[in-house]
Amino acid sequence: MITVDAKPFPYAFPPEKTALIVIDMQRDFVEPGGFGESLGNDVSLLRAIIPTVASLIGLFRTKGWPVIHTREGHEADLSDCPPSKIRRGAPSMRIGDVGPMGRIMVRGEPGNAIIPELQPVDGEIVIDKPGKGAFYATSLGDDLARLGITHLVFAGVTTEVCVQTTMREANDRGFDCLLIEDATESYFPHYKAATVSMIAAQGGIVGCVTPFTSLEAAAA
Ligand code: TIU
Repeated sequence: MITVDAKPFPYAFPPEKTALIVIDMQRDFVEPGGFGESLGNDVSLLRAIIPTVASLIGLFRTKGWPVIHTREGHEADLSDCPPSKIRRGAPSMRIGDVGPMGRIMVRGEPGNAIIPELQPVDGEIVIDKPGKGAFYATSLGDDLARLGITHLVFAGVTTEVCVQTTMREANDRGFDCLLIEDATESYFPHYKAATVSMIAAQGGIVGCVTPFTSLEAAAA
């Protein structure tokens, strides 16, 4: 076991049963002209974590531990997108509309791609998910069972939406979860702070939280 200094208690993980899940580091959320900006958000906040996420991915690759990437997006005919999701908010462009990076939040469009800085490499699982949580309507649960994974480390965007939802889904399924707090970001700093705090509250009700340097030091 490797033990990481974390809140609210040291996080111990068996490296051979631990995977990294990088949530939705895709152009639609992180680059200008995508879905995130269409909702009125400032994407520059999210770009600040790219180097830390890259270092985190690099650590897992160096160790030979699995890296799993997710992308939020929908079929071209939007058959897997509930009308309530299309209606949500007051975006300048809606899911399925044509934007500067192709159709917003549609699989295979340029905006749906993972950003160039964090591209998956051969052999890494990429989960296309229609929801906020990466377990809903995907193969993720089966993939993790096949790999014998019991512990999950989380990074990506946005902290209070897709990252938190997926951590809660994982927690309910019995995975031991760790959030790397400087490898996740929100368009709203106060939501990120609240989410990081509530995950670790009540004795780690959803999981543990720690900065990347703590995991790096423990893994050295
Ligand atoms: N809008 C927002 O904060 N997030 C999303 O719509 N999806 C993800 O968090 N990936």
